[in-house]
Amino acid sequence: MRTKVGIIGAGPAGLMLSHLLHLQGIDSIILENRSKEEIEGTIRAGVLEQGTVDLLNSTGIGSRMMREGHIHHGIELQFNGRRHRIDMNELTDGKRIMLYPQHEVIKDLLEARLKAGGKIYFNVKDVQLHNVETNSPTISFIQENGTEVEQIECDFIAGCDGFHGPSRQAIPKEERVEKQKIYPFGWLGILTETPPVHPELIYVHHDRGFALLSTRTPKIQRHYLQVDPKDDIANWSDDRIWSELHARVDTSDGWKMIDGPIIQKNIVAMRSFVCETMQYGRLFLAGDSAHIVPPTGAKGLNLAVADIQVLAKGISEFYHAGNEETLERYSSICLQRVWKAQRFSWWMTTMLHRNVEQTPYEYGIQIAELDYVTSSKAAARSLAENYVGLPMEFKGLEFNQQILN
Ligand code: RFL
Ligand code: PHB
Repeated sequence: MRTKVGIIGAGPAGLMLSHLLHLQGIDSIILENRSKEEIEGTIRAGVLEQGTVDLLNSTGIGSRMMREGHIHHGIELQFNGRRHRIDMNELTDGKRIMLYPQHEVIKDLLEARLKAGGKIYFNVKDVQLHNVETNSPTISFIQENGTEVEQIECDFIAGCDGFHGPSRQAIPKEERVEKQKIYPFGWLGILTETPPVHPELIYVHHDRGFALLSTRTPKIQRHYLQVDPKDDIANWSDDRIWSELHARVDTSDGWKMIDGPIIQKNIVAMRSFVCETMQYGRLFLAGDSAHIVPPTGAKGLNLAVADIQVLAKGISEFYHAGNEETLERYSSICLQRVWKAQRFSWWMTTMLHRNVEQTPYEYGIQIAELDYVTSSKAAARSLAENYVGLPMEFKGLEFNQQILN
């Protein structure tokens, strides 16, 4: 097999890259080691930045999101049993965020790719990258139900295979530096069949630990509790989850959480991670394969999409103008934004989570930080502009609406 761009991973990064390249007339093949049903059913992100929403719309796949997603103009920060609204719309001159689940973005991207005849191999095994330092890298893999090793010859390989995929490891150890921070907390996430508890997201600081009330649809809500990352979900009965949510979230003015059936629950650990460099020869890493943020800032998917805009532009300029300048600068362009999102996600996480090793002094600083951010317009603006997404300093590709329609 031969293609211009071999893409490993059909998450938001891989699918978006394949979609943007297609719109530039550049062919690609995606290799994914899970099934279509599995990737369409994995519950992860919920918050899309304005820039991500704009890209989905300008590339012709935003119509379901605009119908079914929910625009939010602010968030609530709760501490000492009281809520404080951050009016992001006012603080950022009209920007807002969209609540539209990651797996729905995946469904929209997959549908568009498959309709346009895009090549995606699901359930592949043993994906390996070869000769990435040369101008003709290859990917070997075994097809679903197959036994023979197949090869794809490419001009470029995009490593969009998440934190645990093989792409990052294909950069020699001495050529990359990995910087990370592991947090002593995890998130227990639930999906519950209840009506929305509040029109906007509520981030809660509490002595018992952080909680987050988010939403999905008028009938399904998404909530999180800070827990020990090594805790077993089997220790968390539905009753225990609800009583912990009540303890952390109910407010001193009598507002109470609405309970209901829990239809999904799991625990994820948290880390911050950056791989420097994000490129080696003809291999380019994008999204979680190159960097991870704790979910408190709602940045991971949005960062993946930002990387892809740079990569798609670089590849397009390579084929259409013979210009490699953007590709050469890919890693440094992306890392500038990545580090700002790292800082914001680390800051939100540190401000909102209780740490067993926290000293009374650090606790005092945490409350002062929350007090400051909810009482100073300058501090609130800083939170708001990061939350809605910092402007892309890099000018992405432009898409012709007439062609798209
Ligand atoms: P993904 O989504 O992990 O996709 C990688 C794909 O690669 C496949 N793969 C392989 N394929 C072939 N061969 C192999 N050997 C492979 N190994 C792996 C995988 O099966 C998978 O399909 O990475 P990508 O595309 O970079 O996207 C990143 C986002 O998924 C991630 O950053 C977000 O989910 C993070 N995140 C959030 N981001 C936001 O922007 N807003 C949010 O509100 C938000 N909330 C969250 C989140 C992540 C969470 N968890 C579960 C960590 C909330 C949570 C709880
Ligand atoms: C979500 O709805 O899943 C969500 C919202 C905000 C976050 C993280 C996750 O910061």
